[in-house]
Amino acid sequence: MIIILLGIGVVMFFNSPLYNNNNTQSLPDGVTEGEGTSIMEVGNQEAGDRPVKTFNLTAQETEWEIGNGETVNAWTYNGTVPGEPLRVTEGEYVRINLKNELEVPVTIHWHGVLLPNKMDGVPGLTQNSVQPGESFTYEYIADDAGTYWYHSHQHSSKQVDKGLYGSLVIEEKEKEYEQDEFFILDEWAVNQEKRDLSNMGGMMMGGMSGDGEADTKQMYDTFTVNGKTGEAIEPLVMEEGETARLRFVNAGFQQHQLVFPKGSMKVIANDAEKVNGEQGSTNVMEIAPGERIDVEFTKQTRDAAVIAQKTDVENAEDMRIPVVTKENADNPTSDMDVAASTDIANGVSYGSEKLLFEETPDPDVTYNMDLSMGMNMGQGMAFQINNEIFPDTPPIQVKEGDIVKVNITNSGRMNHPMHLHGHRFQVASKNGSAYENPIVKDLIHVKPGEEYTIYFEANNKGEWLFHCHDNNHADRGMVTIVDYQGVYSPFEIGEKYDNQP
Ligand SMILES: [Cu+2]
Repeated sequence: MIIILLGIGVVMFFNSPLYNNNNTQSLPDGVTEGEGTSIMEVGNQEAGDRPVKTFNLTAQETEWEIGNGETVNAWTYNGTVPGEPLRVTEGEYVRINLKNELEVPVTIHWHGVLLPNKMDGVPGLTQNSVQPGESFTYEYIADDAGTYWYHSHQHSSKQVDKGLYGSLVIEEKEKEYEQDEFFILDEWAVNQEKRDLSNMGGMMMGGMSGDGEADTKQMYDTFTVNGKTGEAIEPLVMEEGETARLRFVNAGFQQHQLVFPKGSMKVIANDAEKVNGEQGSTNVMEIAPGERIDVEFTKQTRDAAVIAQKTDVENAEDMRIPVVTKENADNPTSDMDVAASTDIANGVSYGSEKLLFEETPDPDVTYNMDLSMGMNMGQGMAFQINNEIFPDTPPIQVKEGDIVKVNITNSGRMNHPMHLHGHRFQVASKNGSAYENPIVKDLIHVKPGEEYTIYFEANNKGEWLFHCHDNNHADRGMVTIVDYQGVYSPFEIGEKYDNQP
């Protein structure tokens, strides 16, 4: 009986997006009103004598060849999936002119970048969504070399799904690796029949069986790397003995596990923070939705090799990056064996080189964040924070300078990669035991039954989202706000700009 009820809820989930019924809801008091300063007035940055780098990005509709003879109707930044790759050098001042040629409003969020609140790209919170035909200019100082990405934050569950994302690299002044490559992983629903009724029961059954990914697995049928699937994926060209930096981002809503040839890879950074610690024999890299992981990869032999999705999930054969020499670049063989996997490295496997706190700090604010799954009357599935869905979720209220402790517990049955905007946090403990070497990140993948304790310093005044980066979960409510005392947002959800954060 429970299964049937949940099944019905799930059908409604896909037929009636929350926000369609939700345009009149408003943000909590303190976020939008009260004394103090508008977020438009805080954290201002200027170019000064920094070099300025300018990019123009146009959001547009594109018929995109995904590979295997399939074309998808995509929404892109500058006509490709992923959008135009952006590379800047640390210390530069970046200016991005966004023009919207779509028939729907869009924005750009600079995922992982520590920037002024009004440049964060969250419609209804830090700006109004950019209407069809209109433009908006983002600008900020690019500090903190590392791997980032950008994506629309307007109705993300749909817009990121349709291709509105791209890579952003902030390079070190002295580059450590001559070869430096970017791979963005994603899933697509090319065959829409995947979403039919008979599968939805299966999704919930899968959910019951504790896989944590059952919902996403039911929704998508095609995996891509840099917008291409299967044999259309562009090979990585390297000669024997060469070493390169490979930057991975998961723009999809499902976790991926990539298997490398044994002894060929080492994790060097995650979420733009360098890692340290003994890596042992790992040859599998697990990456959560929204997460960034950089690896150092060495081509060990002259023979072609492959970096591929671990074969224990459906559609794994779509996600294979051939590694070939110049000589055989035109004919990469597609039937190379995926290596046997040893240990898995994920976003919390290694400690960070630079910590935010040397000792566990005394918090000024403690927030217990319970992540759960439920039903929302008339609207189907809900993904909740402390039993509420956004915008009714309780905000994390802070003052500038506070040390904030958040205990995140997943009491549901799906994975929740929780991402904090505008700050980095230190992951201090998992399931009650402290990390010997803590990890600095801006996204923590919380699986069913897990509990993490994180700390951050409230050092970037504004109104900042803290949300699940499975955007289908965010769309169904799993979003809250870090709300600084003394500032307010002049924007509103919905209304005439159709702001859908
Ligand atoms: Cu989630």
